[in-house]
Amino acid sequence: MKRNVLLLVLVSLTLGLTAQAGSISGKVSGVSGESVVYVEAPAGKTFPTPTQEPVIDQKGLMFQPHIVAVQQGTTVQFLNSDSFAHNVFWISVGGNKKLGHNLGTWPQGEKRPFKFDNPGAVSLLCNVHPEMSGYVVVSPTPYFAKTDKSGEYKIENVPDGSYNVTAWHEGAKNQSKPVTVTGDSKADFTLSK
Ligand SMILES: [Cu+2]
Repeated sequence: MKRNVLLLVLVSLTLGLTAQAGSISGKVSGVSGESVVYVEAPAGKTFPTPTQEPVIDQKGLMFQPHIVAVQQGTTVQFLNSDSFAHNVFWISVGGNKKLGHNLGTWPQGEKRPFKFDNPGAVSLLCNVHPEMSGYVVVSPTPYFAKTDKSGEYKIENVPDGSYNVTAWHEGAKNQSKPVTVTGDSKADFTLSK
């Protein structure tokens, strides 16, 4: 009996070690400022719906933050903090114009939610102020990161395995590449317009 318990402990330990999660880190170059790097969904794999609801504020005639990365299925709260009305609309999600949407126009202090159920980049616009722009980048997996201003990023807690990883930058073409994660792994990207 004692021996069986010991065996069970050993087997669990071994399984725990082989299922260890790693990370993907690297640099996005060829562009300046923040980019987003995300892991594409492995075939047939789904992830729990995220419960966090990030806020994008319209303040000082700007979308703040300018770029927000979220997991697919996330509800984003759009807030207006200015003393005048703003609108929020987008013409596509991930290049799909059928997913264009107008959230409406609302005054200071109010917010409106929207759940992003499709992956890809969303270019946010305000039809009251054509100079305003912001981005929601919807990752199909929980494995994504925004780079710092120099392009460095790190995606934590990625289970070992083979993935397609995509880099996005405002105004540039997306770049995707296969990345095999075994522990801490590296992936660099060079983007162009
Ligand atoms: Cu506006």
